[in-house]
Amino acid sequence: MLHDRANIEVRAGRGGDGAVSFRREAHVPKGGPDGGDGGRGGDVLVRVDDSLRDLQSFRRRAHFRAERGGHGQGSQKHGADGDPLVIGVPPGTQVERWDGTRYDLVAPAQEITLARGGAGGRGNRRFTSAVRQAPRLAERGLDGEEGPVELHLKLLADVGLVGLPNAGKSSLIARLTRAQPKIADYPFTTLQPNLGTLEAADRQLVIADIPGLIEGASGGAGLGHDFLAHVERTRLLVHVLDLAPLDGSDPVENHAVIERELAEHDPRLAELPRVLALSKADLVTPEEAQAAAEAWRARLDAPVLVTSSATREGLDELATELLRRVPVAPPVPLEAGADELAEYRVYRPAAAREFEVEKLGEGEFRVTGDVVDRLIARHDLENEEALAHVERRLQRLGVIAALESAGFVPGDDVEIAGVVFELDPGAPL
Ligand SMILES: Nc1nc2c(ncn2[C@@H]2O[C@H](COP(=O)(O)OP(=O)(O)OP(=O)(O)O)[C@@H](O)[C@H]2O)c(=O)[nH]1
Ligand SMILES: [Mg+2]
Repeated sequence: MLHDRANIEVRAGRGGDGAVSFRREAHVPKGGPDGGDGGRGGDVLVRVDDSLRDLQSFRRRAHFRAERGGHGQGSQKHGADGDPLVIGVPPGTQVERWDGTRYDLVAPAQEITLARGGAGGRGNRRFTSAVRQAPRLAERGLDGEEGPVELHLKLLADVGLVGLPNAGKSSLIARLTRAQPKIADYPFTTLQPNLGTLEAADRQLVIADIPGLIEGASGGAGLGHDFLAHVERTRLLVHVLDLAPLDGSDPVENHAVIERELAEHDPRLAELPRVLALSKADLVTPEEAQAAAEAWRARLDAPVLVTSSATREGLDELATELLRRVPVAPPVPLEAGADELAEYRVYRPAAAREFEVEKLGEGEFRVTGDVVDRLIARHDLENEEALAHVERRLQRLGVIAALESAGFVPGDDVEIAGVVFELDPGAPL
């Protein structure tokens, strides 16, 4: 069974807190501030691991947390940065972040930062100024980014075998490669794509046996969307067409059904080069098989091969044809990352407006916005000195002015990031 989807939760490390500390020396009663900064929280990274083939490991583990940053300490000791956490995924994994940012990871060792660790807080030493020689104020570390992430594996096969259920696709891949898919005389035997490798003297071709497509697949019928998604990255399609369908259906109409679904799923699929493999030739006379092949050659601008998985007829020719038609892949540079990522970054939410002021009731206000949220997260408002610092920052950000034009008077309650406090800018400490 191929596990091609997983939902995980990631959380980058929180930044360490800055320290409040004062130098102690034998003969100095109270030395200068020497509290160090907190370390940065660890990032959560995703890296392509060539040895992985599916997303199975995510069934057992769905939560990924990077280490938090160490707290600052006295004697100007900074906290250590949190170690990043690396999540390994197989090549061909598409990663979608909670905010809609999407990454396509295809090259070995390609890497992205999925969630950034929180910044560490500054220690009290950094708050020393001419007027404040002994600050009892340090910042808290910030939370790391976190959220749900969707992983979706799309096969990286060179060749895709497509066709109606029961056409003989799995039988073909079993003959051409060492894959051992289930084969049976009823439709929908194959429920997940099978991969096999065609070995040639100087190269390998990866072939995917795609589950049978049916009419309406491009609209989602019979898991059609999922299966068609696997075809997207192939470079050549082998359309497997039953010469003697059990249900007595017309091969010409059967062929048209599949081609229509491919084109409707994605017009680019209609452009992919094709090989038509007429299957189960052993079930008709050689004359019938040749006549059918001639008729198809007249209709299509694609190579047409008569094959039988039962007798191996035409299989060497098919293998030769595939190796000839699929160009040797250009070597993927290790740092393919940058350009590709730019291309696939489909969506980035616009930066939020700085802040918003809302009047909740008489003498009650709420301020929202990333910057003010972070400011509150960084400080312990029980600490008077920290509160005064926050007030000064709010002043500078223009929040106080905005509050005043909304009717705020000093001493009113203000809520920021879920914390309600009495805001009294300018009041003496
Ligand atoms: N006589 C004969 N029977 C074949 C040949 N190829 C496949 N079959 C039979 O046709 C039936 C379907 O074959 P599969 O290979 O499972 O077909 P499939 O296209 O993978 O079918 P789904 O997975 O259901 O989409 C099985 O009973 C096979 O034994 C062939 O070359 N000759
Ligand atoms: Mg099959």
